[in-house]
Amino acid sequence: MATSKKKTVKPLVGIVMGSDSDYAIMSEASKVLDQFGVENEVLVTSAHRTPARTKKYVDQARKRGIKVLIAGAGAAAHLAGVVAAETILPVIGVPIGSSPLQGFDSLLSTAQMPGGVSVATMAIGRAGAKNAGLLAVQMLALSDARLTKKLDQYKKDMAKQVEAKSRKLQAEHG
Ligand code: RP5
Repeated sequence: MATSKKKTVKPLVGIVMGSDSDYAIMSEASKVLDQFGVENEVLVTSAHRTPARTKKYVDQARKRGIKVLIAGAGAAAHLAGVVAAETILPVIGVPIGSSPLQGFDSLLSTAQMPGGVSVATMAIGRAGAKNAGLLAVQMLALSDARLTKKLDQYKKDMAKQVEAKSRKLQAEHG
């Protein structure tokens, strides 16, 4: 049903999105997971257009070894909430700015869950998708020392990059 890049290894993270038009954004989540060596799979399935397909995927996810689900959608973005309704796996939602309201609608549809069903909602768009991948890594790192080490290094590298950018700016502008 879903597409995993390396079929031999079981995916730990499932990335679902409402439309293939969301992929340009949601691929950021996949990129981060790849960067940390976390096996992941992607699937197009919609809360509105294919509700039965969405339920089937979510029902099977835990049995297949998926530990975290990431759901990205635009407009009346109920996908993350619908996914969270059907599973006890942690669900990370990514609002996508694909509608005339530029994601404000998706942000509210994803974040404003009633008490009892949780969705960890990220920022709208590319940064949100990237952070969704990162949060999934952080969740998995709770029981994976190899990932913890990689996350420590990631933070150090990010700080070094900021310092290097500052030095460059200072050299150029005094
Ligand atoms: C949402 O509607 C999707 O998640 C997408 O962001 C948006 C537009 O979908 P398409 O019309 O491009 O398939 O359900």
